[in-house]
Amino acid sequence: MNNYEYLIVERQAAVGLIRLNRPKMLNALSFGVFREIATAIDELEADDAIGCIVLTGNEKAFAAGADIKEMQPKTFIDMFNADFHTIGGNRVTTCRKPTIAAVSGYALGGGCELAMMCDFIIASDTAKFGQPEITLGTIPGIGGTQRLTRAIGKAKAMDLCLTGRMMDAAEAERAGLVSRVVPADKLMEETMAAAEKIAAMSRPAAAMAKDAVNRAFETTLSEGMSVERDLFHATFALEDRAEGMAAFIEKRPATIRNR
Ligand code: CO8
Repeated sequence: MNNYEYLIVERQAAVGLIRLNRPKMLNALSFGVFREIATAIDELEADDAIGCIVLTGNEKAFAAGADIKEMQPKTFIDMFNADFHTIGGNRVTTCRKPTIAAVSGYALGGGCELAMMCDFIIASDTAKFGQPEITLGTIPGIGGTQRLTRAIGKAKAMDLCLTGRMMDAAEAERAGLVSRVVPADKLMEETMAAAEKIAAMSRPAAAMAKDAVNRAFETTLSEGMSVERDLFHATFALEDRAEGMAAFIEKRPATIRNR
């Protein structure tokens, strides 16, 4: 178990919960926060008891972006050498276990980008998403022009990246950025329930489903269909697949062994 300065990392049954914990700065994402997120993902991914990881903030903010106070004095070469992308963000996207972002309040700039690195986003009705970097004379740097455009299309992505305006939870759901919107006081209950449900599935099947969906963003339809078919065939090597189908036929609960 690691010690964290900027995060609270907990295990709740088979779910790993990473809470950003810099409340006075609306969970601004410093280099240190990104490094700790990468460490927490390493820790939870290596833990066989964990089947799903939830990333969250607090009621007021998921994260209000990269730490502007830390970034302001930096030069090109500082940023080039630091490579935020490799330090933290990328570790969320390379995690093989399913990840959910539970977003309440502000998810701005790097905060919106961090949420989009997760497999899906559950938002509270208070959530606000945006890429306000343009108002600071910069642009998104860890997915805000790329993942956002793939998620919500060019028109809305351009609108958000060029005006810096915020999108509320209802608009984010309509646009396809978030999978569901729930009342603020139910956010963690609903997210943890979804995470527990996922963690109870066959872990290799969940990893294959995640991999296949992610391919849709990386490749052509025919290539993606080919990957999906290969992974689908591969599930026939899983004991969990044989057991899952037998349990359905015999009208009994399946015993999942994650193999
Ligand atoms: N960085 C540093 N400090 C912040 C940040 C931030 N992103 N956001 C808020 N804070 C601090 C404030 O300075 C304030 O501190 P203090 O009390 O010492 O003055 C405290 O948090 C509370 O904030 P506010 O008083 O501003 O709270 P409000 O409720 O009035 O406003 C807002 C909330 C609207 C969210 C406002 O804080 C805001 O606009 N924040 C900045 C949002 C922003 O521009 N985000 C984009 C940052 S740039 C970015 O993310 C680039 C990513 C590119 C990738 C690089 C890798 C990470």
